[in-house]
Amino acid sequence: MFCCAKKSFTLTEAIVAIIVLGVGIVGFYALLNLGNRFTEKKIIYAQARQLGKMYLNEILSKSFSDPQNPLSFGREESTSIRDSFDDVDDYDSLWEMPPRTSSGKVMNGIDTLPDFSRYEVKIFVQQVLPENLDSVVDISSDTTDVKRIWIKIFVHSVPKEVASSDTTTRKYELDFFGFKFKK
Ligand SMILES: [Ca+2]
Ligand SMILES: [Ca+2]
Repeated sequence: MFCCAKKSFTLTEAIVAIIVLGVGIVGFYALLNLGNRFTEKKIIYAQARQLGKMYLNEILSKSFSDPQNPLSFGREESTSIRDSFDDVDDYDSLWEMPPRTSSGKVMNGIDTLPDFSRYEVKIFVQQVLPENLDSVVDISSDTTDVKRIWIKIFVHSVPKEVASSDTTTRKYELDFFGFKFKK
């Protein structure tokens, strides 16, 4: 008669099993975390594109130069409410955090407005050469027939209710460009 010896795990086998299980759990959570970050990035990029497009369409709908003072560059209007802007370079050096509607309402998810409270927008308008749209021409030296609109969008890791020069919570940075040609 043969009798089967009862097989039991040795201490070494048990330790190996625990290590394998541990590595598996860590790997699973790392993958989960990667998936979440990927989804977050996708949402942020979609929202940033929406925001960039909104500003760009608004700026491109304005005149190439100020109707009252065509040789002027920069904002002639005394207010930062964008509804009063009437040419593209009125937007030069505009900085909004969080972003606002053209009538000045903060877009923070209240009153059916989209929630962009983690976003920051900086806009630069530059003169560029028609034959080379990357070549910036200083406004003090010459005038050209093309203006480049450069919209920088920063996404913060925490919402910002008031404008601040603090850059430590900036998490993502995206750039959008558009061009306005003199007719
Ligand atoms: Ca103006
Ligand atoms: Ca202007």
